[in-house]
Amino acid sequence: MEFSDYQNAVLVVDDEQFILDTTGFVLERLGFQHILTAANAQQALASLAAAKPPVGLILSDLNMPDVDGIELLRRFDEQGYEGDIILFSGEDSQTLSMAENLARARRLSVLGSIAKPLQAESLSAMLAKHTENPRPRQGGGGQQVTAEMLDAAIAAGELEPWFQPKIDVVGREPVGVEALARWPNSAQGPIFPDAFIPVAEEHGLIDRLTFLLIEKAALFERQWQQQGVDLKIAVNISMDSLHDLEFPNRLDQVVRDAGSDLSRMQLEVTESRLMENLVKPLETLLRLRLKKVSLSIDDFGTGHSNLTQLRDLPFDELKLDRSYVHSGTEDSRSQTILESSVEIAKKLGMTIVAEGVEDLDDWNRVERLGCDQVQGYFIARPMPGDEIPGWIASWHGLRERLFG
Ligand code: G
Ligand code: G
Ligand code: MN
Repeated sequence: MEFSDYQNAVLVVDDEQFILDTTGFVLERLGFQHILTAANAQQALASLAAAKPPVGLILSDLNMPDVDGIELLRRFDEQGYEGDIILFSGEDSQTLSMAENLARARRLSVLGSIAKPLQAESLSAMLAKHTENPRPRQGGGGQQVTAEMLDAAIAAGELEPWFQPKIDVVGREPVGVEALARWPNSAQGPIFPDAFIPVAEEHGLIDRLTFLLIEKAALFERQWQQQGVDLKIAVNISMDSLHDLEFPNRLDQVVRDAGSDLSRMQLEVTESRLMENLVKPLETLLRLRLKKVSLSIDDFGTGHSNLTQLRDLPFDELKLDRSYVHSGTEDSRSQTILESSVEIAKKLGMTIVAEGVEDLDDWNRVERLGCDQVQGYFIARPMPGDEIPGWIASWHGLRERLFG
C-alpha cells in the first residue's frame, strides 16, 4: 500500500504487550513506517502530541485499566486529533458499534471496529478505507488561525461562501444550496471552517463573519436568479448570534441591500447547542419565523434535543447528521432511533434533509426512510458560487450517470 507521510504514522494503544507486538508486526508488513505504541492512555496522549510526522491512524483498545477507551476517544478529540481511528476490543458488537457512533458524533473519523484477536485480513480490509480517505479532517497541516488573522481576513472580505446543492428526492431536481464558509486564499493556503469558526465564536468575530457570508450569498442568489436559476440558500448560524435580538432586522437589511429577499433564505442552527439557555434565542427564532425565514435543526442526532423541543421550537426542517446517513451505522438501535425521528418530524410537518449521502446505497436508504431532500458528495461537493449555474445546467446529464 502507498501512504503519504501523514497516513504512514500509526499509533497502537493496548495494555497488553503481546497485542502491541503482534499488531506492530502486522502493520509493518502492511507497509507502515512510523509505528508508535502505547500501553496506557497517558502514554498514548503524550506520543500523539509529540509525534513527527503527525499520527494519521490510531488503533485503540476500548478496554484498559486506567482510562477506558470511551474516555480516551474524548481525549483524542480534545487534543485536536484529526486522523482515522480503528477500535479493537473483546467487547460484544453492540458495545463496539455504540462506541463507534459516539466517536462519530464527536466528528472523529472512525473506520470501524475489529474484534480481538486481531486478524491481518480484517485489518487490511479496514485499512483500504484509510488510503481512500487521505484528507486530514481539517488543518492537519497544523494550520493555526489567530483572532488577529481572522479579524483582518473578515475586514478584507477574504472569506467566501461555497455552495453545496440540495436535491429533492422525489423529483430529483436541485431545490437549494447550503452556503459553507471557506477561506480560499489565506497565506497558509485554503482553510476550512473547523479551523476558524471556533476562533470567531471565541473572540466575538462571529457576527461580522456571518454577515459577510450572508451578504455574499445573497448577491449570488440575485445573480443566479437573473440567470434563471432558482435556489434557496441555507446559511449556518452560530447560536451566539441568536442572543442578539436585533439579529432578524439586521439580517433583513443585509439581504435586501444585496437585492435578495428573506424568503429565499434558510438558517441552520446546530442541534448540539439547542440545549443552552434558550429564552433570548427562542425570541430571535420566533421573530425570524415571523419574517418567513425557514429554520433548520442541523446535525440532528449529535445533540440531545427532545420531543418537547421539536414541538416548541419554530423549526420547519431537520437535517439528519451524516453519521446516521453514510453506511457505517447499520446497527439496529441507531436505525430504530433514526426511523422514529423521521416519522415524528414528518408528522410535525417538517422537511427532512439527509446530509452526507456519499453513494447510491446511501441515497436508496434515505429514500426508503422517507427523507425529502438529499445533500452529499454523491450529488456534488461544495463549490464556488460562480460554478453553480454551470453545475445546474449539467445536472440532468449527471443524474443519468448517477442513477443509470
Ligand atoms: O465543509 P465543512 O467543512 O464546510 O463545514 C464544517 C463545519 O463548519 C460544519 O459543521 C458547518 O456547519 C460549519 N460552518 C460552515 N460554514 C459556516 C458558517 O458560515 N457559519 C457557521 N457558524 N458555521 C459554519
Ligand atoms: O453544517 P454542517 O455541519 O452540516 O456541515 C456540513 C459538512 O459536511 C461540511 O463540512 C461539508 O463539507 C460536509 N459534507 C458535505 N457532504 C458530505 C459528504 O457526502 N460526506 C462527508 N463526509 N462530508 C460531507
Ligand atoms: Mn449545516
